[in-house]
Amino acid sequence: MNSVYIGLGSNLSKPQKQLNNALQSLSALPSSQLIQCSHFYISQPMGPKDQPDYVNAVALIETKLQPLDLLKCTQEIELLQGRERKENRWGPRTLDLDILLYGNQQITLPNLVIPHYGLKKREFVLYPLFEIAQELTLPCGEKLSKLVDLCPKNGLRAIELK
Ligand code: PH2
Ligand code: MG
Ligand code: MG
Repeated sequence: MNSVYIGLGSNLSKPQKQLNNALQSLSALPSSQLIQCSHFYISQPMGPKDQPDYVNAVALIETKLQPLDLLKCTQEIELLQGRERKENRWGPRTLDLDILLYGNQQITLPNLVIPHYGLKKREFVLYPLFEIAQELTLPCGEKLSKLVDLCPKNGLRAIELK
């Protein structure tokens, strides 16, 4: 089994519902188990500002799926939830699933780079990840706690559970 952290994000069509649906799908992946998910967080849009705030979270799964097979699965879930592939780079979306970390592996393929290239700088990835993995050290040897300390929160806030 491999421990894999997945970043979830949405800012269209009821973002919290999108994330809940995605978690449901992740829990149903073959040869995999959904172990944990962070709180959902409201975050300011990175990129164009004329788009709604995002809801972001990070989930931990244990899986036997190999990285490219898992990528195919996460892309299928994105498409099932109405993701349009034509959309521009930092633009709004119904669902974004990013494989952030796959065990301690470093992977560089044309369509898959792990650790995810935005991981070290984005508050909406670092803080939810830290919530569920406080002792984590990245494959490069850097401690997650140190990256979190260096990263401004930029208004990020956990959604209160009712
Ligand atoms: N994703 C983007 C672009 N901008 N901003 C926030 N706050 N959260 C995201 O997940 C995000 C973003 C494109 O994937
Ligand atoms: Mg993303
Ligand atoms: Mg993505």
